[in-house]
Amino acid sequence: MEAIDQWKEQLDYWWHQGIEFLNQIPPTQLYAAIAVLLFTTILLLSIRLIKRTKSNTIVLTGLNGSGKTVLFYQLHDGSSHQGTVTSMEPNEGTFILHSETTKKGKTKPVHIVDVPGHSRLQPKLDEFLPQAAGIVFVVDALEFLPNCRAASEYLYDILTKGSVVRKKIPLLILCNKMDKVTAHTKEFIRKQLEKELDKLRVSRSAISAADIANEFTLGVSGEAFSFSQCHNKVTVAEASGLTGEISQLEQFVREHVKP
Ligand SMILES: Nc1nc2c(ncn2[C@@H]2O[C@H](COP(=O)(O)OP(=O)(O)OP(=O)(O)O)[C@@H](O)[C@H]2O)c(=O)[nH]1
Ligand SMILES: [Mg+2]
Repeated sequence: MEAIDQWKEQLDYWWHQGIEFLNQIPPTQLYAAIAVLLFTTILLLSIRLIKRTKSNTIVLTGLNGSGKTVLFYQLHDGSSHQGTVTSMEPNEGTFILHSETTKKGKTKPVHIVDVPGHSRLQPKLDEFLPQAAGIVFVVDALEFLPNCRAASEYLYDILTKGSVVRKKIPLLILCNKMDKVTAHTKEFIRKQLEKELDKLRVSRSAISAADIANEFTLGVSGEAFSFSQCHNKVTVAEASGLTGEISQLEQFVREHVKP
């Protein structure tokens, strides 16, 4: 108890010393000091805010086997890493795009995350979406029809996530494996996805009015669903990770992570 009392006395003493010291300072100087302090705090806070909104993260997502890991390595070092296996962990790296390594002038490193498509690992996506400057949803254009339903369900969940809708994170639907002649065209894939999402919209909203998994509803009610109704910009492009034709993907990356 005595120790506490001693501390109290000491604190009291310091407090009075402080007040006395403040009283000695002319008010104008005091106000100026407070103004400077406030100004720097606001400045630092706004710098942090600007830095945070200027994210350099691009998230690669989509069903397993769609070719995300191959695309990741194409962006990273221009190799296709043939024979990659189903990923069990997110793959991530911050680097200058391989195609830009010989480029003169300014290039900003991009943080690329490749989230495995295995259904058990799909929740991992939530860790990366809030910081994403752009989302790439990779679709296997070759084996598209048997996977259309599953791809649409995954896409539905992404397009109704609060973190995506509120921040209007742009999304690129990347039709991959276009090197094969039997691959479906991007127009076909877009139309089929829109149709499937339209069906899902009805069944999902019928499940339960209190369904909290999907924070936002998709599209405009009473109208057939189209990607143009989304709050965030949704575009469709083509690629072939295996042969290194990824220019449309690189264009999307650079559009959202400025060099
Ligand atoms: N023909 C063709 N095959 C490709 C292409 N891209 C990837 N593949 C093949 O598709 C298979 C799956 O590729 P991955 O990159 O491992 O797929 P992933 O999306 O990372 O799959 P998960 O990690 O399981 O989510 C591999 O056998 C690749 O060789 C492509 O552009 N053309
Ligand atoms: Mg993978």
